[in-house]
Amino acid sequence: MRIGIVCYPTYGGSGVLATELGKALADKGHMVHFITYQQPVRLSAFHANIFYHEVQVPTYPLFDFPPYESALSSTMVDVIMNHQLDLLHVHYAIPHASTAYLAKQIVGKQGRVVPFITTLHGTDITLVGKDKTYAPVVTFSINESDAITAVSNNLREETYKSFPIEKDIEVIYNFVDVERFKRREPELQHFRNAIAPDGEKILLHVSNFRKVKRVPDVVKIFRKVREEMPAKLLLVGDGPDRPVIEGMCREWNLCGDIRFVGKQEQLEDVMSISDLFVLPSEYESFGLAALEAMAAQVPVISSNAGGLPEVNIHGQTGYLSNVGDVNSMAKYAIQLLKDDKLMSVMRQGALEQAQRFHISNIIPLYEALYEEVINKA
Ligand code: GMT
Repeated sequence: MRIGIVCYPTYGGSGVLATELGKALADKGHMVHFITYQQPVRLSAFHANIFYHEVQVPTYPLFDFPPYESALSSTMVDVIMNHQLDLLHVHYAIPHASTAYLAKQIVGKQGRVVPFITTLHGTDITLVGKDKTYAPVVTFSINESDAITAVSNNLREETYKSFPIEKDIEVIYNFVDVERFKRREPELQHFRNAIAPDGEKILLHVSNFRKVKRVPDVVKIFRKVREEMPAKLLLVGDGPDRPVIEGMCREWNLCGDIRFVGKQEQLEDVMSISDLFVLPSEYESFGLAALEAMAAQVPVISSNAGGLPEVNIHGQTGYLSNVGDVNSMAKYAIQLLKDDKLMSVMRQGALEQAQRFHISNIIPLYEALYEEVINKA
C-alpha cells in the first residue's frame, strides 16, 4: 500500500508511535510518506520505502498566525496526487483530521478517492479537543474519518463521553519493539557507573514536563525514596514545568542526585540502566514511555489515571496509586527497591506485559484496517 502518515514530529508519544508505525510498515514493503513540518524525532535512518515531505508555511506580514492548516492540506493534496497514495493515516485529531478531510475533498474534485484514518492519542480528546474553541471542528472531522482508532479502551470511552461521535471507534493499542528495548545491563555497566557510581538505585521519568505529567510529584516521590536509601533520579525530556522542578531540587538539596538529561534519542540505553519508572500523570491515555520501560524490564510506579491500568498491571508489572498520592507511590517504590526477589518477579512481569504489546502483534491490525478502508472507499 502507499500510505501517507501525518503526525507531530516533536518529542511526544503520538509522533513516536506514528513514526515507529511508518518504519514498521516500510519494513513490511509498504511505501510510507511522512507529511510533517519537520523531520520526526525517530526518523533518522535512510529506508528505501520511506519518503519525507516537509510542510512549508510561507509567512506574509498580514499574517499574525501563518495558516499552517492550509499549508498542511495543500501538501497532503500534492503528495496524494504525485505519489498515488491509497490512504492517509493521521495521528492526533487536531488539526490533522480536519486538514485530511479538506485534502480528501480537494482530491475528490479531481477524481481521486483517498480515505483517511484518524488515530486519537489522548490530549487531542481529553484536554485540547474538548475546549469549545476547537470542539465543533474536532467532532466534525472525527465523524468524517473513514475509520477512527483510539490507543486504549479508556480513550475510546472518553471520546464517546466528550463528543457526539456517530461511528465505531476501534481500539488498537500502542506497541513496542521489544527487541530494541531488550535490557543490556552488563554491556551498559559503564553508563550505569557514571550515573550511580556507588551502586545507587536509579529511578527514571520520561515526559514533556507538561502539567498533565505531574513531574513535581516525581520529585516528591524521589525525595521520600532518597530518605530511605541511596538513589539517583534521571529526568528525560524537557518542557514548561522544568523551572518548578529545578526549584524543588534546589530547595530540598537534591541537585546532586537528580540529573536532567534532556531529550534523548537512545531511550533504550537509559531504560536499560534504570530500576524503576515513575509516571504519576493526571491523565494518560496509554503511557507509551511506561510500556517501553517495561520492555527493558523496568517496573512502573504510576497513577491509575486514564488508560494506565490497561498497561501497568498492579502487583504484576509495578504498582498503581491514586493521582497525587505520592505517599503511596513512594511506599511502593521503596518496597520494590528494597526487595530483590520481588524486583526480579516484577521485572519478568513487566517484560511479559510488554510482549503482549509487541510490535509484530499490532502492525497487522493496522494493515487489516487499511485494507478494509481502502476496499470500502
Ligand atoms: O503525553 C503527551 O502529552 C504527548 C501525547 C502525544 O500525543 O504526543 O501523548 C499521548 O499519546 C501517547 C501515544 O499514544 C500516549 O502514550 C500518551 O499517554 C498520551 N498522553 C496523554 O494522554 C496525556
